[in-house]
Amino acid sequence: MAETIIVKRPQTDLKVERPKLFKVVLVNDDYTPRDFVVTVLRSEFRLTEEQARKVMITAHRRGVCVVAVFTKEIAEAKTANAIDAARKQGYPLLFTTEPEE
Ligand code: TYC
Repeated sequence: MAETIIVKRPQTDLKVERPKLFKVVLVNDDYTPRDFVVTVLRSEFRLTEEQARKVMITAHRRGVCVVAVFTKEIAEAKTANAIDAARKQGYPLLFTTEPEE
């Protein structure tokens, strides 16, 4: 009688990948007040007053500034919340998310 031998392979090919990270980028505009930008950076992105002022002034001078890096879902949720807070006050403030290289 033929015998069936089952050989179990060790699962050496199972890999755990790092989650891809996404930058949240602050975009300058001519209408949103500086203090409001700082307030949103502090409340939504938990920056200190000093960090928030530096990020705001960098975007103001250069056009854009990276705020922070998160997993995709968190970056998108924070971006949406920050934009929502600005729209509620009638400001055109914009944040974008983009994958990190
Ligand atoms: N440029 C705006 C002003 O002079 C301030 C500002 C800074 C707006 C950064 C957006 O991402 C921004 N009132």
